[in-house]
Amino acid sequence: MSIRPLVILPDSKLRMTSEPIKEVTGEICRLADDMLETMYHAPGIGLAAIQIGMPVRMVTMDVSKSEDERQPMVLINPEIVWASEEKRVYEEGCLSIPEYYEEVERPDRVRFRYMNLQGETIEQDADGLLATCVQHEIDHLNGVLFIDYLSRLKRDRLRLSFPHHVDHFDPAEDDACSGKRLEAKHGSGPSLDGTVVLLDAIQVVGPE
Ligand code: K1U
Ligand code: ZN
Repeated sequence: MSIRPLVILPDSKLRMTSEPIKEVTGEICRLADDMLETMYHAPGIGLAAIQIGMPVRMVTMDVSKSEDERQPMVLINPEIVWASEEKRVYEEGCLSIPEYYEEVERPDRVRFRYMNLQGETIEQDADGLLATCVQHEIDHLNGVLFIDYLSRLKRDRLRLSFPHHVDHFDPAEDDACSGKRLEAKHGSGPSLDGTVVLLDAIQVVGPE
């Protein structure tokens, strides 16, 4: 088992759509072990494989309250099969967006289906933190980040705290930390200088 380095915003890998896993191999089991170790070390309550640079549909989670009673979960090819109409707001964080927390509204309860490391298909109901976490992690598999649910204003503010994101900022293409646009930016020639970017962004930022 080893702790792997985390992929951090604005790395465009975070915007990739991860590939389904066809078979539980030894390599997949070792990746699951590394993900659990990396998640506990971070520390975090969830981790998607892409957060350690592996674009496969695998997630680890542990929302147990006590470190002495760990309840590790490994989800292969997880999907939401039902979501409640009722929503709940939870303050979310992301290991790929360090030291940034914001409230996000999501379905209060979900049913999700996944394959475990034994190759069995499991269907499970979740509410509370588990429901929030599994939705956050499945979003990662589809290149979606919790900041995508925030207002333009909040994403503009976040951009200001990621200087090397700002270096590549192109107001014509930018949609507040969207990795898809980031890839376009990397290929679109010289970027604007940081001063112009900061002034642009400050014009947008004002009292909420
Ligand atoms: O996927 C990730 O980036 C992990 C993320 C999961 C998550 C947190 C909150 C709401 C939804 C999903 C984290 O684990 S951030 C760290 C965190 O929340 C935490 C860390 C230590 C103890 C308790 C929570
Ligand atoms: Zn995350």
